[in-house]
Amino acid sequence: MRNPIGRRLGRIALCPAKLFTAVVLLGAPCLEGAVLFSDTFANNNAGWTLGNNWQIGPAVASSPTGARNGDPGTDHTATGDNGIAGTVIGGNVSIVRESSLLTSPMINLSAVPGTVTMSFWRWLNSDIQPYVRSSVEVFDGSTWVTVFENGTHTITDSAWTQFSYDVSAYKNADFRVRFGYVVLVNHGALPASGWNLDDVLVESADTAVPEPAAGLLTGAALSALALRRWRRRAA
Ligand SMILES: [Ca+2]
Ligand SMILES: [Ca+2]
Repeated sequence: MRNPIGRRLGRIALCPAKLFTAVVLLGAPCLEGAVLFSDTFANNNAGWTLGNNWQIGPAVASSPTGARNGDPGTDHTATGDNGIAGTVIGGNVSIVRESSLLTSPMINLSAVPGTVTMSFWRWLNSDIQPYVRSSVEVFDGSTWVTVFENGTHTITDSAWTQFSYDVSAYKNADFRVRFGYVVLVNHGALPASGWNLDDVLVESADTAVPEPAAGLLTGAALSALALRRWRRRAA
């Protein structure tokens, strides 16, 4: 990771009861969550469903539009593929009325105890509601639940920033996450570069969680699992 401190702080947030230990001893067991799903978007081997305008591929910079910033030229992951998921990578999203959704594969959380956190790194530029709705939703087994949506302030990210959500209340066998960029009107929406997304991670703070079935692991998840095992051996 290019920001190991931020990464560690993100993990500390998973286990506040052990916060003091974690601060004193970075790398303590508290920091070792069980990785249930992860993706660096080197490819789409994980099987994301790409709706209108969504792409998975190398990051491509684009120019600002008004107050809204362009897309980044580099991804967040410290690997060479530069892969991200984004709405029209390297350009603005169309301002015609349209729904653009990126939906994850199913992540079985039915047997996962304790706290589950879903996090990702975001570089988002979006017009306001009621013109454009930019959202993050999770499927709770029967309906999509909104965990984030833009409001009435323009979003103008100019750096990769990590966002983390406690999704423990929504654990089920068909858990999924989807990212939305929905133009709600036929006229009046301001153009923007939309979503850039990287390093999606779903993990449990409970180290007793069984490791995912091999068939569920993506290449990125396998890398994360190998890293976790290495950390355990090094501890
Ligand atoms: Ca990446
Ligand atoms: Ca874009």
